[in-house]
Amino acid sequence: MSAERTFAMVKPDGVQRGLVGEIVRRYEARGLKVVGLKLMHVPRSLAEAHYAEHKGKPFYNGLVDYIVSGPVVALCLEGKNAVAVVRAMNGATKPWDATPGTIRGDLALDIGRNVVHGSDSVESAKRELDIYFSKDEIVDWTPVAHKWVTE
Ligand code: DAT
Ligand code: MG
Repeated sequence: MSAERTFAMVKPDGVQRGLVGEIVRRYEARGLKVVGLKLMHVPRSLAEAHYAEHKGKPFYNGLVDYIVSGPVVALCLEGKNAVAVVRAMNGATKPWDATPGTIRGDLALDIGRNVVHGSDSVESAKRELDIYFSKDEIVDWTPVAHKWVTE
């Protein structure tokens, strides 16, 4: 049985600002294994499915417009407690509340430009991975350093 997997995204502002390497570096350095990674334009229908829970809220249309406004990097990350670890690394949704040391706390200022997404539960991760990745885009592999990261 593989370790927990989560869905993360470098949002359009992160790609436009040249922060893909910086953000992926942080996840890798933490010990998370990249098992899926692709640069893509998110189709509007996919963005709407992703953020269906927010439909009807005042920020929903702006959120969907933002996600489809430029390429994103979609990631599937694997590791012990990957969902919670990525949420903690991403930091608070409102970047002005995000602790320094988190991605948003170091690299973002505005809620509508908060550079990253991370699934909020194992169930959300499964749902989001299913809509963003096909099975053959997820690569099973074992990094040589694996046993130095996880007992
Ligand atoms: P998160 O991305 O931390 O999981 P969320 O799921 O509550 O946060 O919201 C999804 C995105 O929607 C969030 O990254 C930024 C935007 N958003 C959330 N609440 C907002 C608000 N009150 N005003 C504007 N944008 C908001
Ligand atoms: Mg969320």
